[in-house]
Amino acid sequence: MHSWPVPEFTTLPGTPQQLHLYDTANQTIAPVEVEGDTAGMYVCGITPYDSTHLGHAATYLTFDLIYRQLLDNGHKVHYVQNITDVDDPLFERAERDGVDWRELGTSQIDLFRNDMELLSVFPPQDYIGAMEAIDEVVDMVQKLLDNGAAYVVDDAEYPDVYASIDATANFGYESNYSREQMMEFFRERGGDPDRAGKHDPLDALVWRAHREGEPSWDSPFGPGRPGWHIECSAIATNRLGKNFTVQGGGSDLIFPHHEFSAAHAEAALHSERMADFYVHTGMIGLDGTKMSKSLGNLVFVHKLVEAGHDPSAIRLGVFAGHYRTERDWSDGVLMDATERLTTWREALNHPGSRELADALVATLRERLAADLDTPGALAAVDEWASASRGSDEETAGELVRAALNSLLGVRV
Ligand code: 5CA
Ligand code: ZN
Repeated sequence: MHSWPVPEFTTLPGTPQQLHLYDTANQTIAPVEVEGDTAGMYVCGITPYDSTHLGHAATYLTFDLIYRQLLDNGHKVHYVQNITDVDDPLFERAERDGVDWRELGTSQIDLFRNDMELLSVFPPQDYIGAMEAIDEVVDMVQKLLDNGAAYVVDDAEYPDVYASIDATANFGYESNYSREQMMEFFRERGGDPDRAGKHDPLDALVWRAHREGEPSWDSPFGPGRPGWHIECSAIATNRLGKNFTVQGGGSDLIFPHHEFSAAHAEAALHSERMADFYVHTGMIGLDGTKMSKSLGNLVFVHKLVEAGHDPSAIRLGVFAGHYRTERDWSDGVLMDATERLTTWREALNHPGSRELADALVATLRERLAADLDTPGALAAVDEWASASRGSDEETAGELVRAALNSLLGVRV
């Protein structure tokens, strides 16, 4: 699947700061070490049954900041993202609206690309739909079966394949959830604890046998379609290897999705740990309620831009809170961000001394490297903008512009 254009990024003078990130698995903030010159990053992509809302955008903007930090740290980044283009919500919505589910997917993916481009988000080099990765999934399911990590349920009509929860010794290391919490989230987030024939209620579907009216593909274990978690295990590890730097998504993916994506990959490939860092963003709400497609309380990026809002202001609105906090979007957030952008632009008419510009860039780097402290980074620019900055030097404005553009993706 093609992705979208690469935004501009300039290498900045001065000293980069090593990125530190919070890892959900280890529950600590640690320096991001990259083996070789390339960091591997996999971020779970959209299920294209409705337009990208600001919650999605906030999550992808967070990983865009990580991408920019890794570049500033002198690494190359191999970024992979999937599209869950075969899944129940797509079929249900398509049926409701009387459209073909493939067409629905294609139109929503187009809108998503457009939003990402508007927001100057770095694109993945590999942007892979589930339908493009069927062979990879079949191959991984076969490995799980061969390794005794998966089994076919005893059901002649629907011989679904499940991965055993005890296939890896350290299952649960990613979420750190108790069995009770796992049960709750499994039921809530697409799991099927009551499916008859499973060895453990928490075992996860890796291949769903063909049902009437559902699309299916041939496999050695019968016609069917991929389970959700293994889609990401296969797409990620076939491109980034069995171990890579960052696996990411929103906090609603901590369990079961990321726990099982990791466990499937580890059981199939005999590896210890799929990602060095499991990074999760807080959910964005609207007036106190989680923004979600099912609730319909959505703010759309393309609507904001069509209404004349500056994409840089949308970025600043999202970055006004820390990525790990649950936070609200509102007209007020966007208004404050727009005002902030105007203040910064005005300040750049009189950028002041190069020395202060250099100091600002150092602070920006320091704040962003500290687990993406965007509120701190934005406050540093505010302070610079409101301070008396001395007489203008030629390169000061250029430097601040380049730093805001490269590190924050904000055009001033
Ligand atoms: N296709 C799967 C991942 S493999 C999926 O979760 N798709 S999604 O369209 O539902 O979500 C795409 C990404 O946006 C996920 O990382 C999800 O965690 C994130 N996301 C969804 N809603 C919000 C929200 N309200 N705030 C922040 N991030 C969100
Ligand atoms: Zn995923």
